[in-house]
Amino acid sequence: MLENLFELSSKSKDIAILIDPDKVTNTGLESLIKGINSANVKFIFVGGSLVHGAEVDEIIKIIKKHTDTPVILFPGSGLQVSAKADAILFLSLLSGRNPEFLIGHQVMSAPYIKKQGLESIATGYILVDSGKETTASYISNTKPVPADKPQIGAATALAGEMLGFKLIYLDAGSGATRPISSEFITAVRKEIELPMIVGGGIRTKQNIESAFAAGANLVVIGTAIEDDPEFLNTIKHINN
Ligand code: 1GP
Repeated sequence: MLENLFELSSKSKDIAILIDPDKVTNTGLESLIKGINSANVKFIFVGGSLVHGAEVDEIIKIIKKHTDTPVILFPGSGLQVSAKADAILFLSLLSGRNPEFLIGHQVMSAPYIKKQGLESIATGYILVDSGKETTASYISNTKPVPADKPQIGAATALAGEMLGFKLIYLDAGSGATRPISSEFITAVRKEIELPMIVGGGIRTKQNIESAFAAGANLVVIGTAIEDDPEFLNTIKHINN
C-alpha cells in the first residue's frame, strides 16, 4: 500500500477524498463510500482538527466495510492515530514556527505508530494563506505562507526535500475560500522533485485540472463533497 503512495511520483495525477469524522453521519458515510467507489479516487484521507482517536477508529471500521480504497490518516494532532488505517501521513508543519507541530506531536505518537505497525509517510506540510484564518492555522497557532509569496512556499518545500521528507503537502486549509493559485503550485513544483499533494478550497473541475496542470500529483477534496456528494460524479470524469 505504502508503495502506492510513493508511486505518486511527479507523474501521477490522482484524487483523494478527505473524510472528517466530525462532519459525517453513519448513514451519510455509507452512501458517500458508494460514491467514492464509483469515482476515480485513489485514497481516502481521514482526519480533522478536533477529532479523537476513538472516533477515527470507529469511522475507519465503517469505511473499510464498504471499500478497498486505501485509508490514509491525515491527523490534526498526535491523538489521531488508528491502527485500522493503511498508513499515516506523518506530518511536520514546516510553514509554522510552533515546535509542537514541527516535532512535539510526532515524538508523542512515534512509538505508538511503530508498535501498531502502521506505515508512516514523512510529509512536509505547508499551510498557504487563503484570505481568512483557517481552523488548521488557528489550532496550530501558526501563520500560513502568504499566498502572494510563492518563493517562500518553494523555499519551504525545498528545505523539506533536503531534510528528507518523502512528500510535500500544500494546503490552503479545509473550507478555504479560495484554493492555492497555479502560480504558487508551479513555483513549488519547479523547486522540488518530490511528489506533491495539494488541497484546501478545491470545489470545481477547473480547480482540480489547474492544480494538476501546475504540478500537483494528488488533489485532496473534502468540503466540496460534504456540501454536495454529487461532486463525485464530476471527479469521475476528470482526465488524469
Ligand atoms: C484540508 O486539503 C484538505 O486539509 C481539504 O480541504 O475541505 O477545503 O476540500 P477542503
